[in-house]
Amino acid sequence: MTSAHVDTFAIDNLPAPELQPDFLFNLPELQFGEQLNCAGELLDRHILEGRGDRVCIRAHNVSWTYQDLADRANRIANVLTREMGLVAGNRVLLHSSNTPMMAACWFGIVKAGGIAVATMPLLRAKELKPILEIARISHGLCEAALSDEMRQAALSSPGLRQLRHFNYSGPDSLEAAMERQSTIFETVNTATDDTCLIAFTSGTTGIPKATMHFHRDVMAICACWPKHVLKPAAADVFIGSPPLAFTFGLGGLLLFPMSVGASTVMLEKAGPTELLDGIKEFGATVVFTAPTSYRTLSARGSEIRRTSLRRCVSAGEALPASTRALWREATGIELIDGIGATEMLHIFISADEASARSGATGRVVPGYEARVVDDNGQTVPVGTVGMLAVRGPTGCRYLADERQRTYVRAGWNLTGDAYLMDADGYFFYQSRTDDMIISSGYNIAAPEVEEALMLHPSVAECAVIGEPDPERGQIVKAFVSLRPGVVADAAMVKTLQDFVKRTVAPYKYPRAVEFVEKLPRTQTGKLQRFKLHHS
Ligand code: 3UK
Repeated sequence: MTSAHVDTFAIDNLPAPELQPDFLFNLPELQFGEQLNCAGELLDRHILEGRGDRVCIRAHNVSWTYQDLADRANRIANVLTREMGLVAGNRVLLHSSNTPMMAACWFGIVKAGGIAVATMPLLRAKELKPILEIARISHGLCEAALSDEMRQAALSSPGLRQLRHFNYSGPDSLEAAMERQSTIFETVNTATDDTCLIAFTSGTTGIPKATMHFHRDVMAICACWPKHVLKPAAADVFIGSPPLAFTFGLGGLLLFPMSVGASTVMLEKAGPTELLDGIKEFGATVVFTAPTSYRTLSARGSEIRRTSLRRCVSAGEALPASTRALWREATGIELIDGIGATEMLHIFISADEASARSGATGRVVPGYEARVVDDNGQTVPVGTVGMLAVRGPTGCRYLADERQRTYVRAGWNLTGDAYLMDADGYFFYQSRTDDMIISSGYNIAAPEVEEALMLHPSVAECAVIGEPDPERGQIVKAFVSLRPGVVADAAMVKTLQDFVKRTVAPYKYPRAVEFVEKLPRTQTGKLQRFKLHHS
């Protein structure tokens, strides 16, 4: 294996071999050669094999074929290497909402042997700065609309040598530079284990962690979950809400459609309304979004039934059984739930429509192994709650971070989730290991109480935490956002408490209930329970 990296920062900052998880390649489709560039596989290959005129990227007033995308990615790779001084192994910040140009930039960077570091469009300068620093970013490509925060972050980051803006037409724009460059670029012949992307994750608590993924990892996720669970076809049209800066979005909205020669829709804004409009406008057949979005959209089931939508993927947060049922009743479509993680790159436990079970995330995805373990790493009996441990072709490699020792133990990735597995190998999410509530000695999983509350017609959204209590250790406290028109008073508190007592074991009922306008969420749609602890 020969690394193409001239800049060896990524290689130098990998976790020591003994701290890395085990990697398994136990499927025929997981046999990779020594040299591999995932952009060559996902983009160039379609052109070489005669599929260059298939539609690849759609957006309002945009329709790019695979050839169009390759031409643009090649021009960008030429701008990066010939005008901006990029050498293979350099880290390139990609700061943009989901637009066709962002996709072109991602492939331009990866073709040139660069390392793509995509960041959430809503990040402020304060949040961009540590990312520039941790990943030692040397080059930046930024959507013009986001330039204020980007420029401000750049001021205090001397390592950032070159910055270009796109999606505007000024003489100093990336587009103007692309005009000067050729559409021909020879994709850099990277090693299969050269890093091609660094994905940041804040988890739900704040301090960013950088995860490193190889060219091989990108191809591995395409060979596992999509091939065995989603089973997409070239005729599919993908759409969804997660940013490409979130690996859920990168896989679902760019890598997976391209791995089968399908097309994908880029939506800059993808709230429930824009998503439904997009599904109609582009004839989307596959949608990726989070549980809350399905909850909201279920109110428009009859409209959705008249679209071409046929597969709906939910990830990022636990899917409440009530939301699965709501969606099925409203649209006739069974949701495909899947748990993934930035550390694992994508989904490793899931179930297709035919094998979905209420309340379960699914079974382990082919290519991966999963088990439920105790504090000593021993497998617990079937039906017992413990910590989820996984391993497979992808896994956690934090960039120079002590937390590697927490996430990876004895070769297994510990995701921080409490799960139980039943006799059929179905995995049932309980809670994050850090938000299990212990009240008077009872273990109470916050999401279970949330599910019970959400069954009440007056509840729009809710979040449950354990609040310190001198007598009981902790008590169950619920933050509830009510549906419009419902009065938030003491009688409503009593109603909800009684309702939970009737729905689940009475000891789980929320002894404290606080009404709120809305719940704190991350940009990836995750509930920030830790913020509620201090409110
Ligand atoms: C939670 C889920 C229950 C779980 C992600 C799909 O979410 C993704 O990555 P993150 O690093 O967060 C990982 C954590 O999120 N989670 C995600 N999906 C589910 N919990 N059921 C689910 N279906 O706590 C996990 O440890 O932001 C999801 C693909 C790629 C991803 N990066």
